[in-house]
Amino acid sequence: MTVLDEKLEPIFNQVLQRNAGELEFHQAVKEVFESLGAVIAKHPSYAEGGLIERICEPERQIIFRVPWIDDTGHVQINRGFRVEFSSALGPFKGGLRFHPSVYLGIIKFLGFEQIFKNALTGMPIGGGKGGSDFDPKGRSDGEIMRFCQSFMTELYRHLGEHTDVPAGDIGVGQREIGYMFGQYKRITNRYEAGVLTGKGLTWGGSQVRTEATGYGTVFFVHEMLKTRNQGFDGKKVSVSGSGNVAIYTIEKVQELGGKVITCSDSDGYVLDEDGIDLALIKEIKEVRRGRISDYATEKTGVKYFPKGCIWDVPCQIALPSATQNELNGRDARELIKNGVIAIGEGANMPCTSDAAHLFIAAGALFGPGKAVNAGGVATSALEMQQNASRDSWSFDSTEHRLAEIMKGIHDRCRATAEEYGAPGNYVTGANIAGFIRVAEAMRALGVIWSPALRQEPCSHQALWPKR
Ligand code: NDP
Ligand code: 2IT
Repeated sequence: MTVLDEKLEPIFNQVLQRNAGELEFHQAVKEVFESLGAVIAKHPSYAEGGLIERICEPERQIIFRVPWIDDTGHVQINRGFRVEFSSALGPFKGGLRFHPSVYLGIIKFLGFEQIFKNALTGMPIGGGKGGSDFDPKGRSDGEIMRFCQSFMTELYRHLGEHTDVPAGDIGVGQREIGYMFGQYKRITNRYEAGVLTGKGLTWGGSQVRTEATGYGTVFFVHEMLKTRNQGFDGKKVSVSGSGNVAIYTIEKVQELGGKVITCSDSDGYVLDEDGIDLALIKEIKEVRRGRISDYATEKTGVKYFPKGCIWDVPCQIALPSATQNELNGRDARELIKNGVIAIGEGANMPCTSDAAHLFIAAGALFGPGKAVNAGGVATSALEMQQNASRDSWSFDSTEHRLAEIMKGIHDRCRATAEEYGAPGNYVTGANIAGFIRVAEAMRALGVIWSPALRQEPCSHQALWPKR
């Protein structure tokens, strides 16, 4: 476990005190702080002016009641959240998660990660996250609609295309975005397409947004593999989850010649040595909203494991794409023992801190979520561009933009890791490159004036796209 820099230790202790019990948020902050020692050693002014303390404190946190009526006529009450973390680089941007495990600590960890992820894309988007402890599983279409409408009836007042632009995450896809957009339009009397991303193609959405997080994950891992003269071709790949990110990760891995042998949901995982039948997974998950166990029932030769650990299956490439902390130190040891060469976090913080350290120490290529899965939010920013210009781009040109963005993120992480004495460490590279871009914007926008804060220019200009 890395020891924190002496200037960062008290700031971290303050984060622990001010945000008691929010374990996932503590974990996300600690992971970034472990990388920042090298930055402060080189540019001490970044530790001044309360800049790091400010990054750790959301600009605004909104918690609200979401009452709605279920199909039996009963009133249900859920809790809604929107944590507007940082608008230094652009409007708050980040998804909404509907899952019973949601509480403030989860939304804050996701919002904190989102700041650096969005910065890494090089695009003009700040960081935020929201959601609810609402459980969409087993709910009718009407219940989902009424919940989404009630959720937006409070949230709308905090949104705007230049203010805060939510999108999907766990439990929130195009259907939910549609119901929320409909309610926003009704309340405001404005067809303000740029207020939400992940919209349908016929009402302001962008080509490739559905596929973007999964495709982007594979593009990033492909770039990592290339640094060792390797590719996906012929590799055994293990993917967890079977939602939006997992499905389009599987699709792109297969296009690049890899063989995906697993996927899962919260009930269990399937092992299909012949390679996952993507059309069947899409039918079960996207059309029927069914369970992964159906896949084993409907295809011969597939094993279903309702218990047991997906990471015990030997593979060369592991792409955890379900949820936070789904892959721990024990799992990492098992994967390393079985010869894993690359791990790409399709989900947000799916690897525990122990697991991430073990992968890096073992010399595996380890891509952290804030870099690897940034293709989703990057394509959301492309959706915002199209909405602002009332334009729509083709699938091919949008996918090409996504691939370029992912290569840019990869190269930036790599160059930054090298510059700060940790060659090949994508965690260090992602955290530092993201941090410096946000920190520079925060300094430029000011809070208090101090001559010391103005002395050191960003050493990173060459790494960012010219505009
Ligand atoms: P979906 O809701 O489409 O799918 C989530 C998948 O993960 C489902 O298979 C779900 O199973 C499984 N899952 C969720 N929670 C748990 C849990 N507690 N334990 C085990 N399995 C679980 O969500 P996404 O695919 O959109 O999101 C997956 C991950 O990717 C999340 O970490 C999200 O934050 C991240 N992400 C998503 C982006 C996007 O654009 N959608 C962008 C960047 C990151 P079940 O159905 O049983 O719940
Ligand atoms: O975690 C994420 O980056 C997302 N859920 C996507 C956010 C977005 O605004 O597209």
